[in-house]
Amino acid sequence: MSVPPGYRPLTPETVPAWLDAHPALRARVPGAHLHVREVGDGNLNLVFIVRDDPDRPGIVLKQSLPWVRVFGEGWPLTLERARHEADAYAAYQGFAGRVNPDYHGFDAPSYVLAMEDLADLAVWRTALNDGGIHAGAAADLGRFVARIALHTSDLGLAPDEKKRRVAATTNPELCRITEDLVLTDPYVEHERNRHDPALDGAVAELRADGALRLAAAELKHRFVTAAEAHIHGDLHTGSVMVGGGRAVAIDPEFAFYGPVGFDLGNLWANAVFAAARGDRLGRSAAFRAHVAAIVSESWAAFTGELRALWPARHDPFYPDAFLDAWLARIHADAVGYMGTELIRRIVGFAHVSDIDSLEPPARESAAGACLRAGRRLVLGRAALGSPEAAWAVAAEESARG
Ligand code: SR1
Ligand code: MG
Repeated sequence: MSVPPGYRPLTPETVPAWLDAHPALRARVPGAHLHVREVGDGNLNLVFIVRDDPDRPGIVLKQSLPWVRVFGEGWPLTLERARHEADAYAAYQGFAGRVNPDYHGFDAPSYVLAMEDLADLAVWRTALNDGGIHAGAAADLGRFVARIALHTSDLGLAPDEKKRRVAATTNPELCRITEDLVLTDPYVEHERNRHDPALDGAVAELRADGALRLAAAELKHRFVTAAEAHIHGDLHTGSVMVGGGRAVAIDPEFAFYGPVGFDLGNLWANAVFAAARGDRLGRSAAFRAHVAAIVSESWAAFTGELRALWPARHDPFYPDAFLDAWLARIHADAVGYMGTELIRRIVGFAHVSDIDSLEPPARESAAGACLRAGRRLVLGRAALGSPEAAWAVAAEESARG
């Protein structure tokens, strides 16, 4: 992949000189000596924490690479993903409150975005893996998704402006990753897929299930056609930081105009992974209750916020009954995408540490339960009409062992 002139991947050694050439950002860490750490632990990018006092927050610089970091140069990927992430932070800062990190700007030639240093918070997945309880995080995220759903959709924007935004935020390369890795590959044989050999039989059965294939295709079709709102696009627990009574949604590089239920479904599936792990590690009743409430708490906060914002909608032609029908549609989508996320993290390319870091036989048992739950949720998404009903499927499969 060709890169624009002037683009160079940063290193901890080159970050200070890069900042000296960007005075507005350098002013945020004004001390003479800078401490720079590269901490990117996701699949795609470079992330640098820059502080002038190691004990006080400074800034974070995030830079896209022209390839997929976890795979290497053999999987090229557009640098534009840093711009999409920057645009999402900019779009959300007017209404998302502290769930959006402070955003300090984007430098186009080097594909670097600057944002709040959140290093004193923890990645929610890591916290959950360790049995940590962060009350309020699920509700914060439910409200966040509701605010995006209202403020960036036809319910919150004039029609011309909404269409301009759909065009400006089109994100084909990152959407393609989701279309392939999440919504296609897991249902077919593909060299990128991998799964625990103990699941061979279950995986063969999954791939031979025509009804599941049709349901996954319907969810894929909605993903590529339902330009409802500017969604985050990858809202799993590794894209959330928690601490200090706050939840922060990071990494919206997959953002585009898509179905609102996709973000909720991602979040919900990752609660299932945390529960499957907690069940097998014998976590406390308080932890298990905390995780079991993520789906219902986020849904209650989501619906409560959307209903609160509804009277101020841009176009009053949409009656109250429309909101009820839209919520039902979003719920069915969320349950479906909860299922596709569960399936792809067990049999696709990108797995989750919640499950993969367990020792056998707990690992096989947790993975098998998540896979069975995913299948039932995808197939039953329209009938499972409440968050409690969806969660019951996951709890039942986890209890089956
Ligand atoms: C090649 S990217 C694999 C996964 O990492 C991201 O976080 C997304 O979830 C994507 O599907
Ligand atoms: Mg990410």
